[in-house]
Amino acid sequence: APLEEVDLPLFFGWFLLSSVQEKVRCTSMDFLKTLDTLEAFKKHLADFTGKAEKEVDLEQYFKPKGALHCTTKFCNYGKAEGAKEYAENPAVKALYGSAFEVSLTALFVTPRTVGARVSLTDEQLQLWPADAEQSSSLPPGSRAHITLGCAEGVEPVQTGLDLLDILALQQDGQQGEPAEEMELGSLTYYGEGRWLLSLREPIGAPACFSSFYG
Ligand code: ACK
Repeated sequence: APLEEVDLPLFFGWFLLSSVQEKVRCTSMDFLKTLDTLEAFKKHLADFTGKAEKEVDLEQYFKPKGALHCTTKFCNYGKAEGAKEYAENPAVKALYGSAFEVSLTALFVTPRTVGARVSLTDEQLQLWPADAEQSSSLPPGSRAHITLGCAEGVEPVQTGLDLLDILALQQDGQQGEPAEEMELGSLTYYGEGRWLLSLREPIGAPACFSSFYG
């Protein structure tokens, strides 16, 4: 392909520094380990296994998906809609390569993905594409997340969609079922295998705004 067709990355985003990647992975593993042991989770195990009696080891169930990051714009090497416009956005150009701190405010689990919700600051929202939330009426930045793992055969694009799905339920006034007060925060069940842990203390993660070519 001519060079101009490959000069856009696969995606732009915030890439967590390696020291904090380890910390976030540990936190997520601890969460999965604890979730697995909760009576509330066992009660809804069929959401994951299809069978009530079967056991699931969540730490094995989810496979890691590479370096931890929060995608801003998926460009697909320029083939995604709005990719070129995004790359040419003055804020994107000005802030490319800069250091940020992204705030992880919740962890969520579904039968497909495990992820962390990222709450963006106003400055960070300048780097957020207008079309990310798709047709949902959720505010810009709602989809911001870090994929921590995916079930067998599930692509990481699913993590943000799972988060939007949970946030849409909340927006519709569905409070979910309070399940457990954990050391990390409050755990809520939203049905169909959807669990959200609101972190008592957000995790501040140093990250670099950059891009990934793959
Ligand atoms: O976990 P993620 O945010 O989900 O990070 C990866 C990254 O781009 C490389 O695959 C995300 N991704 C893939 N396809 C899309 C898409 N159509 N829209 C938004 N993000 C996407 C994926």
